[in-house]
Amino acid sequence: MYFSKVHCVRIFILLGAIFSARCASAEPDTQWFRDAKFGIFIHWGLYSELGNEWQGKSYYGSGEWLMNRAKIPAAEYAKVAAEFNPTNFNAVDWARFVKESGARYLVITAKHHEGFAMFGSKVSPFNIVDATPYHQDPMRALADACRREGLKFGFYYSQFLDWHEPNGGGNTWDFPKDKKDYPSYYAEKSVPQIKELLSNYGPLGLVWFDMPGGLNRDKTLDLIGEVRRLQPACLISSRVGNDLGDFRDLGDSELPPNVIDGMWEALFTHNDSWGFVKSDADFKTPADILHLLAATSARGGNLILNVGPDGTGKIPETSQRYLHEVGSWLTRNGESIYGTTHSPIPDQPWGVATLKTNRLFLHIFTRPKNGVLWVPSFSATCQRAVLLANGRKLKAEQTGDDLKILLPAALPDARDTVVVVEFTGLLQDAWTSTPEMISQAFDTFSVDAAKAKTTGQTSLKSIASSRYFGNWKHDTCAQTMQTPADAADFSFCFLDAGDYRVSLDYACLSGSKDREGVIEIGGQSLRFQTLLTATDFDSHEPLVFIRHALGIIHIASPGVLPVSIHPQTAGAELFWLRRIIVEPVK
Ligand code: H79
Repeated sequence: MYFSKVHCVRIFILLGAIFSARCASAEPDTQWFRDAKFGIFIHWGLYSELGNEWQGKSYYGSGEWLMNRAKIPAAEYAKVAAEFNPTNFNAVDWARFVKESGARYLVITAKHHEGFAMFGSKVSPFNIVDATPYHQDPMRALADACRREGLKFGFYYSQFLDWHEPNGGGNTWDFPKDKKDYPSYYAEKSVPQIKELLSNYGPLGLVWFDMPGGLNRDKTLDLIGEVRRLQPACLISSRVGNDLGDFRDLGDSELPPNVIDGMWEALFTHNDSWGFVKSDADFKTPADILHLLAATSARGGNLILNVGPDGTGKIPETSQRYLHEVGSWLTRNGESIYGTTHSPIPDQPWGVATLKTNRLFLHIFTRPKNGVLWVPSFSATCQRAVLLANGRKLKAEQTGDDLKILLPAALPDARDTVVVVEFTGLLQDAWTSTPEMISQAFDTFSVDAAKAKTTGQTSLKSIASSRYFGNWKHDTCAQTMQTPADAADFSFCFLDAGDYRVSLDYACLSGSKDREGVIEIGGQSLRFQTLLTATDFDSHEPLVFIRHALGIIHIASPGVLPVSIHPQTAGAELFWLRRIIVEPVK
């Protein structure tokens, strides 16, 4: 066959058109995710039936990890499927629960690390339709019910860990690691099941991958390509691995200390475990959840909160009630969350802020005792301040960049009352330049080390530890302060004269015991010697912090003072500083 030059050019133009059309339609849909702010996560699998009990023994910790923690043989574990009959499951009720909690999307575990598919799968018989007396596909009903409620629906899929399969990641108690063939696991189970999920359940908002492994960057791009080909609009979580994905998932149970740019999600579970555990009663209160949601929005991200239904398909009563509370708050105050962008100012002693074009939302978690809500770094012009819940107008006074709003004696909602400030002009981003606002109007002030400006060798590091549960504790600490030049510096704005007690909250390991340090606040110095809190650091043990009272300073007149913490002499690192605590003396 002979092609003329003209033909070739035409073919290239045609190919180019096809290619660019594909690319245009291959753009994942990000807007819904940016606006949603709040999602519900559901962990549901065979572990939900076990609830942390195995052969009469009770285990303590994250329920969905039971198989691994008890090293249950895969063949034994598989028998649990014969008991799994979730007769209390009702897709319409679940979707309504999510909707009424005020969440805009639902993500549910299609397959967790245990390897059991909670959907009808032709790829492996180890699935809810073929291996349980239930014989139905709950995911189909749930996907439909969510779409009818106007919710985005997504699947969690653990793409690498699979404790049921010889070639899956993680199970080395049945299947020796050196015999594992990860590529064939991906080729034979993981990728085919992901394709089933993308083909059989209608349009998905996202696929939530977890615990990557066994794939290099190119192979991860191939996996992403499969998702894009089947559903171009579907988002992919960063835990697909190799720094890829459409949005970033933070660590389990991690609230970042500061604003993060781009699309991201913080993930927490309602109690301590992700999968159902009967004895796990450590539920976050409605106030806790509202504060977490507002704080996540203030930092520019989404919050996805997990609930763990039991093996019968019942969502814990406490989760239902508390999330219903969250939902009714959102019905009244949703404008201050949905579609907002990050706060221009850092967390305040009274709460946090969120922003939507010319409206600043002030979320009051703690009412200042004098009724004066102090908003620093307010560079715009305030036109009006009102309570969001009832429209009541509040008196506002602006002097320079300080905005003061007079609050009523009783706030409509003690957990989070929202004041809307309508403004004209430009509200500059002052997240990092605003000093810590300290006054006599609150009982205590907590200044995180994450706010420090570091000098010398001082570094800020996020320390994560978890003993039993997946509820990792994350703390940003100032570390590697070895000489007087290695400092953690802050700026404190004292609004009121008076006495203030100063304490430091830190961890101190063996090598740092008895080191001499100082905190300088303006011209006043408080010297101290470090107290030992832990011999060593192990991420699987809780790290012990101490609250060390250093002394009392006197502030003669209001004003901004520089604060500096550093060693007095050169030597081992001073400590791991987590926060400064300042308490007005009454
Ligand atoms: O699905 C949830 C977790 O099961 C999953 N991610 C969230 C969304 C997760 N997979 N791996 N990890 C979290 C990290 C593993 C942590 C562990 Fe542990 C530490 C496993 C064993 C020790 C935490 C503590 C789980 C059991 C004990």
